[in-house]
Amino acid sequence: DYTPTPEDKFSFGLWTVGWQGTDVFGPSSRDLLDPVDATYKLAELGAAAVTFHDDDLVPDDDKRDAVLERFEKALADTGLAVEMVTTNLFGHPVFKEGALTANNREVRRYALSKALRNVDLAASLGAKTFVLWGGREGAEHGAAKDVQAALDRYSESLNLLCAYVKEQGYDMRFALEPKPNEPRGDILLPTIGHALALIAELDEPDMVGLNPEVGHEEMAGLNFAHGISQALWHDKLFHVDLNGQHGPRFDQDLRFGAGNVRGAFWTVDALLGAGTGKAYDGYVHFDFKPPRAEAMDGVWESARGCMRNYLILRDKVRAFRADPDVVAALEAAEVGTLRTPTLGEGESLADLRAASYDVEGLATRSVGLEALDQLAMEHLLGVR
Ligand code: GLT
Ligand code: MN
Ligand code: MN
Ligand code: MN
Repeated sequence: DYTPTPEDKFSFGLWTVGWQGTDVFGPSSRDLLDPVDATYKLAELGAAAVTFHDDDLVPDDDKRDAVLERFEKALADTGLAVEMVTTNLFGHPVFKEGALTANNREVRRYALSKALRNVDLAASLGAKTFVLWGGREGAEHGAAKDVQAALDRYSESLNLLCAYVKEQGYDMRFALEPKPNEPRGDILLPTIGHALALIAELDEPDMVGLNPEVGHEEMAGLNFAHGISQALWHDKLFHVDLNGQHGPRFDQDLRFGAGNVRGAFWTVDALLGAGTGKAYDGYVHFDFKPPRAEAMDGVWESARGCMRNYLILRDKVRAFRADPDVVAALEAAEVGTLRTPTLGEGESLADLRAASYDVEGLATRSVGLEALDQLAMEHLLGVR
C-alpha cells in the first residue's frame, strides 16, 4: 500500500520540510520548524534518516550543546540515522561572492574552517557522506572570476578536506552537487559531467563522488537518468537528491514525481540498475521545497508524496522490467546486445575491416523503439 518503511532507506534534508517559504518576492509564509520536531515527524512518516547543514540544526552557537543533545535524543528515540551532512556556504552574505572559490582569501579560509568544523560534527554523528553544493561558487560577470584559478582553489579545498578526513581516520566520503545557475548567474561545476572531470584531477579521487539533483540537471536541459547512469558507471553515485522539475526554468524543487513524471520513472529505473547495470545502494534522499502556498499540513503531505511516488514508481519499474512483452521488445530492439564487445574474442581490426556489411539492410532495419517505449508508457499510465 506504498507505506514507507526504514528498509526503503528514505532520507530528508531538515532544510526541506523546514523551508519557511521565503522567496525573492516575499517573506516567509510559515513559522520556523524546530529541526528536532521535524526529525520525530519524519520518522513517523517512515523515513530512515535525516541530513542537515550546520545552520539548519545549530544556527545559534550559544545553544549548540543543548540542541545537539536534544537532536541526539531524537535520533536515539526514533532510530533515525544521520546519513549525510553538508555545510551552508551560501546563505550568509559573507559568501555573497563565493565561498571556497571567493576572490577574497579571508572568505575562502573562513569557508574551509566552517566546512571542517562540520566534518567533525558529521563524523561524530556517524554520517558517511559529506555533500558540498557550491551555490555561490560562480559569477554574473565575465571578468569577475578567473575560472581556472577558481578550479585550482576548488581542488585545493577538496584535497585539504580529503587529507583531513584521512588524518582523522573518519569513514567519510565527499559528494559534489552540480547545479548550472541559481543563486549565481553561472555556477562552477554546472553539471554531473563537469564535476566528474574535476574529481579525476584530485589527489584522492576515490574519496570524492557526486550528489546529483534531478532538478539541477533538468534545469540544464539534461536527462537525469542518463546522468546518474554515467555516475554509476564511474562508481561515483555516492548520494542523490530526488525532486521534481518542469523543464528549464527556475529551480522548482517540487516533490519527487511532480513535474517530469516520465523522467522520474526512468530515474527510478536507473537507480535500480536499468535492468542489467550497476544499481545505486545508498539512501534515497529527497531535496525539495514544499510550495510556499502550503501550511504545515501541506508540508507533511509533500514529504509523504515524495516517498509514495518513489514506491509507486519502483513498483511500476519492476513490473515493466518483469513484463514478458517488455523482455521481448528489449530483445527485438537488441538492447541487450549492446553488452557484447564490438570486436569479438580473438578477432583483430583486420578481421573487422575485411568483413562485408549489408549497409542497405542495416539502414532499413526495424529497431522497435516506439513499441518498447509504448510499453513503458502503458506501465506508467497504469493500463498494464
Ligand atoms: C540548498 C540547495 C540544495 C542543496 C543543499 C545542500 S542546500 O537547498 O538548493 O540543492 O542540495 O547544500
Ligand atoms: Mn534544486
Ligand atoms: Mn536545491
Ligand atoms: Mn540538492
